[in-house]
Amino acid sequence: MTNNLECIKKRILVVSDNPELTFFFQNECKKQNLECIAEVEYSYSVNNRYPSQMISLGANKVNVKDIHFRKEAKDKYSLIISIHCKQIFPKELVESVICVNFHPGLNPYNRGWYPQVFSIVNKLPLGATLHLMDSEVDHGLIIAQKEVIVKSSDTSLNVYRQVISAEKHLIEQNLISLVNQSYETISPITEGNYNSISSFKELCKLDMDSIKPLREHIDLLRALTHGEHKNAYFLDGNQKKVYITINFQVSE
Ligand code: 0FX
Repeated sequence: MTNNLECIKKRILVVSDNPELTFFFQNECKKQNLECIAEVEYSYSVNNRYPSQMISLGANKVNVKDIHFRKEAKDKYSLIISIHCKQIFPKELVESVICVNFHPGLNPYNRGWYPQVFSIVNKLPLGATLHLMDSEVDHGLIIAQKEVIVKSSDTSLNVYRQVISAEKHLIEQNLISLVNQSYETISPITEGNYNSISSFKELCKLDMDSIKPLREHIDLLRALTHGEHKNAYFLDGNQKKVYITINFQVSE
């Protein structure tokens, strides 16, 4: 007699606001034949203002803070995977369903907003982390990590691209063990540090009277240079913001 329980597939929800990583995740699911063991649904955050690419990847809007969602999720999903989600998962959700997070930083260093920006400035280690979620942001037991080394000529954008590659590596390596819950965890070695969006905005306001070694000024400008983003600025005589980026050319 067949045991029906063995045939029941696990239901997994991926919540992401990053189309590149979601697309990569979906392809990995195909490559690794995940559909044999799990049904995966995709959602994007309710506060994502530009969800069109996520919608075209088959994602539906979700509010992870909604009490009805939380009650439904508890019975429906065996695992929720956050991949660059714009909402913070509430304590009640992470305590009722196993939730894991792919985070673009090397926990516990520079948890929170834009880890590579802060790592360029404060020299704390950088990389990508897969971790169990708890009630604090980018906190919780670590399942896997991959470090990225920051060079003295890296900008936020260069190094962010390497962090994305490291995250793809973690997705590829850990997909099956996540679904089967066959991973091991380690505790972060310290509490580390957390950066808020307001700390990032503070960094962007350049203090034109700041006296420091030139190296530190260059580090600040490269930490705030990220493609087309208008980050670092000073105010001119008419109180208009003048945005600055930095450009490096490394000899052969
Ligand atoms: O996918 P992601 O890296 O960010 C997402 C969420 O948007 C974010 O709220 C969440 N904290 C994160 C874990 O996942 O993409 P992004 O386009 O929002 O940011 C990518 C990088 O772009 C960021 O590391 C720094 C840079 N950036 C972004 C914005 C919006 C800037 O330098 N300036 C900016 O104003």
